[in-house]
Amino acid sequence: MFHIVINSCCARTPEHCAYDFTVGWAGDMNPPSRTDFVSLTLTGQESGIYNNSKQWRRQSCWRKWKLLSRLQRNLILFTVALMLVCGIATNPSVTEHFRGLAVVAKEEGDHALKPVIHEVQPELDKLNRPLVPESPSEKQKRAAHKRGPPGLQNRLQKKGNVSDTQVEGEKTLVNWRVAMIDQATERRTAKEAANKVDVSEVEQEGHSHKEPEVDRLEAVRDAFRHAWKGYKEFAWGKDELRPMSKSYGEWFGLGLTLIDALDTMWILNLKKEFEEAKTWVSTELSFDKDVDVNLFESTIRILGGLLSTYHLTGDTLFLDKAKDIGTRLMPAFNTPSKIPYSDVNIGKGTAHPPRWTSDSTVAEVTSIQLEFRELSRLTQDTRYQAAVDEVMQKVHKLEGKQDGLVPMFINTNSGQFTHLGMFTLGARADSYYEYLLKQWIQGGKKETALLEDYLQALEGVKKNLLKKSSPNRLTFVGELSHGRFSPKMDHLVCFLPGTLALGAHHGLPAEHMELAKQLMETCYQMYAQMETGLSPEIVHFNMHEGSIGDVDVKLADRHNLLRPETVESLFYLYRFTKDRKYRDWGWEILQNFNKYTKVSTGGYTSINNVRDPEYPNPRDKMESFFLGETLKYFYLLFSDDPELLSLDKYVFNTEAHPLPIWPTAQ
Ligand code: DMJ
Repeated sequence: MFHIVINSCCARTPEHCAYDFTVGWAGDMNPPSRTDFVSLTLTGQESGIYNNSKQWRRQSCWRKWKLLSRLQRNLILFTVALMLVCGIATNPSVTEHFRGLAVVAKEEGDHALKPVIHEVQPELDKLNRPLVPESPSEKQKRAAHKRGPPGLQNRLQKKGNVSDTQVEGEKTLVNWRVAMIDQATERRTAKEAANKVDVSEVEQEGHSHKEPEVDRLEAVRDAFRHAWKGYKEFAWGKDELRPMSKSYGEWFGLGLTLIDALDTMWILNLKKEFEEAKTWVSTELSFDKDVDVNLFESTIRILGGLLSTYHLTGDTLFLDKAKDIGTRLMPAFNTPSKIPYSDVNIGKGTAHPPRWTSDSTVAEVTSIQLEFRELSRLTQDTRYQAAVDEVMQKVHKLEGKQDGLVPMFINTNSGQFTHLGMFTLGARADSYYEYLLKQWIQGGKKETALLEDYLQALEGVKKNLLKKSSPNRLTFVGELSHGRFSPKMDHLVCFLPGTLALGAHHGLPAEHMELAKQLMETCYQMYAQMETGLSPEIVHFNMHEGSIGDVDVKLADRHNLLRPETVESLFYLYRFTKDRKYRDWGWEILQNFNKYTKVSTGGYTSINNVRDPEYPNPRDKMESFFLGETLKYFYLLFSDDPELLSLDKYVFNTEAHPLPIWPTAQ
């Protein structure tokens, strides 16, 4: 539908007249908020002096224009505008531009204080050329594709995808402008899915002798191998793979992906890959580097990864390395308040807050405890645990909480919360709540202050943040800003169903499990209601009666970073309930990762737009947590062995690295 607005601003004399001619396009392909405008401004000034200059000719045209009737003028303007709009709509470079605008490249960390990643070889421009030229019919199909949230649906019942229809031959690579999908793999996994459903059905009737989940486990191992292939070939020993440009990005310069993935390889029994990585750790990894690292990120990914690998393998190489990095991170606690700085130079032994603030985020300073406490236990050096316990004790006593909910920032000088009045279970606060429960479990359920804070916080969530969406009454966790509720929920919040279920398993009220199940359904719907079947980073829930769909996604929030939280929670929910639907939901999500984020030359990529299956718009980055967490949780979800990292013996840190529940404490 066209919106045409003609504004004439001839307020004083016709000679000083400007016509503002505005055409708005609000086609139903786009969400209502997206309106592109073309403005045409005609101005004129009469001098009354004859000459044949360009200026005079312009004025002469202007006089003729003025002799036309208003109707004639409007008709001409309308025609010109129509031509302009048609030109724009059919010009691929312009539509590309608007598509690009629709996805604001929001370079977010989970916490505001994440350092900038130094990108290497940003060659996306080159890669934007299609690898297989689009046929006109494909172009038409793309143009005709309608977006907008479908009704509640279970994608298990919806086989097939737009991309499926684009397969032209056995070996055809479908591209969505940049990324490539290996169709052979896609077809194989689809076949496996079909087989799987059959097997389950037969099994329910008690006739099957087949191992039910073997194909799914193998599919996870395949996915890992594929991710590893890209990392090994293009980013070996670097922090992160950039799979589209076949290059890498450095953040800390410490082989982040390799270390994060060590225990996953061990758990998935990928021995060859593990041995290669171990050799790199023993021969190449050095923490004696003049480099600034983020305390939280390096603790959960590097210290956590090394400690869990030590536990799984018994190889002291990993404990030695853990002790080395743990010790180098300790200067972060040398602050006036003992609330640690966000950044540490592990070579120089100095620490500092970010340039623009002396705050740290609350999640960062309260989600390093499992790792430092375990390091103390293993090394018998109490300094690590003393430092992180002190942080918890201080936060426990702080003013500024609301019903157990904590603000998002804390000042390293004063030790007080800052930015009071804002509460979320998403970015900057999420793992505070997770680590309250997990420290309590790690230490043998003796540290009652941790449990009290956890239980109180859950009451705070129920009282202030828990609401139901419309029309389908999905339970969700929103945010609070100075008393005002916002129905915004980060994908990060999807750790909560798993944490609630874990608490219930360890003896907390059964109603926690009920809430876990409700929130699990919501997190699943955050995937199922998207056109790609992959969740965006942030959703907004509708609460007004009569809303058409439950979920809205803002243009800037449509990216998917291969995050683990929903798969993590599915794993916990399946372990504790044995309800097969959680596995089926996970299987569906894995297939969609394969469909929309797998890069044929190796690796998986974050994408910019989960609402456009034909142009998900890859971001050219494989986060280390895809290997460290997402694939590990997929594997554990599909495994039938409850003793594979028993939740009575291990507690997972917030980066999915399993650490033992302290034996003496049980
Ligand atoms: C991971 O680094 C951790 O899970 C962290 O707690 C949250 N963000 C990412 C994954 O999304």
